[in-house]
Amino acid sequence: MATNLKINADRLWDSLMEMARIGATEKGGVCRLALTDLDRQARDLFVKWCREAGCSIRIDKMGNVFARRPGKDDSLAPVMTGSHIDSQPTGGKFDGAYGVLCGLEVIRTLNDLKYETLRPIEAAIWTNEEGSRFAPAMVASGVFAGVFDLDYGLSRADQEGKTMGDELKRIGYYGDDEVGGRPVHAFFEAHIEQGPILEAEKKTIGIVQGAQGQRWFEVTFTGQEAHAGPTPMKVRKDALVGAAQVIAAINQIGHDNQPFACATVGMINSSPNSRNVIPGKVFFTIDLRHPDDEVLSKMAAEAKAACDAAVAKNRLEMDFKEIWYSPPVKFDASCVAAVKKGTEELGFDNLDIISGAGHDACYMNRVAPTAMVFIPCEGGISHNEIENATKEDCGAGCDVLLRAMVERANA
Ligand code: HGY
Ligand code: MN
Ligand code: MN
Ligand code: MN
Repeated sequence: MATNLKINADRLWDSLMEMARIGATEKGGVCRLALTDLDRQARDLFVKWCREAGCSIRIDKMGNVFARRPGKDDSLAPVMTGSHIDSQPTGGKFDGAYGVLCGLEVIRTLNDLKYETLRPIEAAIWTNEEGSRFAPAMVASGVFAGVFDLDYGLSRADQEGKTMGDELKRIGYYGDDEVGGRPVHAFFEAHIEQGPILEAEKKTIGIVQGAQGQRWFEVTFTGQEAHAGPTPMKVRKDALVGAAQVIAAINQIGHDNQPFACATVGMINSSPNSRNVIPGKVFFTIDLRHPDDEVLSKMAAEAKAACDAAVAKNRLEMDFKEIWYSPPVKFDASCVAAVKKGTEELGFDNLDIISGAGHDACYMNRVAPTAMVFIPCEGGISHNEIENATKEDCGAGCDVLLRAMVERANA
């Protein structure tokens, strides 16, 4: 491996900070929801930078963007890297954007070195990885990997009923290319860990072995709106009390299935949300995760049982929907080995790790040998505006990515 393969950490950091200005929030994070004008601005900036780096650009019908650097033999399947540019409403400047801009930095570095890989290299933006504005998460890489069909992807709607298809057309990123169905030789994604392990263990690089499975549910409890004053406690059908009992139960399911289990109620809407009216209708979400598929199924059954118990206890009606199931993932051994080899060549402290978060790499793993590179984030905090990483760690992760990609792009 050419020993002078070193990225420009200052340039990567400057690109990250410039990208972070798009949707910047007061607390130093970003709010760049999928397919908003801010997402478009971020995409436009990435496309501009990639064109300046000599890449050709292709956009598919899910708005996935692929910047391509030709290889000696351009007929060969590319080695691809990428992540997402959409964020959580109170997101951080590294989640997703780091992996997207590492792809650009790999291309810029190869240009600087006039280094020609055998295979083409592609840097990608995957649409709507977060699953915040449009559920589920990772839907566009899911269509690329054949997990969802195109109509399902385009018909995902936000809380105002706007669909991904409409919004892609509105921002000008409803591309011509079919989604997926083309060979990818290997896929790598660089990402912050979004948890506390690497920082606590003082390791620079996470050699990601796989990712835990996820199950997402949407639940609506319907009781009876009534006056908070004259309505006796024993006759109430209080949907919010029912939801409160489930929220506590979901948290307990997380604690009862340790190690690893995660269980979260992240969204809740109570109506009519008036201080002197007994809540008649409550919508809430459940996010369950575990690296063992059987335990994840057991947790899902326990969550359903908790909902049934709350319905019975409070004389409610229920609509209970599982909206997403993403099974646990084990990444490709040869790609994981390439990440490990690059890490060791560069002498970085490292740790084998399972991703607690979902990533587009989880779906790409179905259609190409795939692996990920993690770097620490401050305090293990992510999906929070204070999310932070260091320039050194960002550079280290990108150097590992570069080596892993070059190794596979010359094979
Ligand atoms: O929820 C997740 O794991 C990812 O951030 N979409
Ligand atoms: Mn992410
Ligand atoms: Mn995220
Ligand atoms: Mn993610």
